[in-house]
Amino acid sequence: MVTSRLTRRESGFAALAAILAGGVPRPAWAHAHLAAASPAVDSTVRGAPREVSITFTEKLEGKLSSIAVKDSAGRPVDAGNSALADASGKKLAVGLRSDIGTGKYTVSWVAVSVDTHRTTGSFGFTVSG
Ligand SMILES: [Cu+2]
Repeated sequence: MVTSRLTRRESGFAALAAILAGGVPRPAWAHAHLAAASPAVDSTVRGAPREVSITFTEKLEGKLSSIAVKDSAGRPVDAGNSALADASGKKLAVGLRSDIGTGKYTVSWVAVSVDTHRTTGSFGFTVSG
C-alpha cells in the first residue's frame, strides 16, 4: 500500500537524519588522514628536498607511524628516521638521503592515530633539475 511505503521511506529518512545530526558514533572521523604534505602531493620541486613531512588530521602515535620514500626504481631513499616533527603531534617527517637526483618519487605513509586506528596512503612528487 502506498501509505505504508511512504511510512517506511520516512523512517529511513529519519534514520539518515539522525546519522547526519551525530546521533550515532562516528569513529571513522577520528582516523588520521593526510591534511598537507611537503613536498606537496603530486608536486614538482626544483632540487632534492632534505626531508618529506606530512601533517595529518589527527594526533599520531609517533612510534607506530612512519613515512617511506622510494625512487622510481623502488629503491628506498629515506633515512629511516620517521618521527613526529613538532609539538602538534600531527606532523610526521622523515629525512632523505643527500644524493637523490631528479625523477619521480613515491611517498608511502602509515599513520596510527592516538585512538589507535591505522590508516595508510601514498602519493608522488617529482624532483626537477
Ligand atoms: Cu579512528
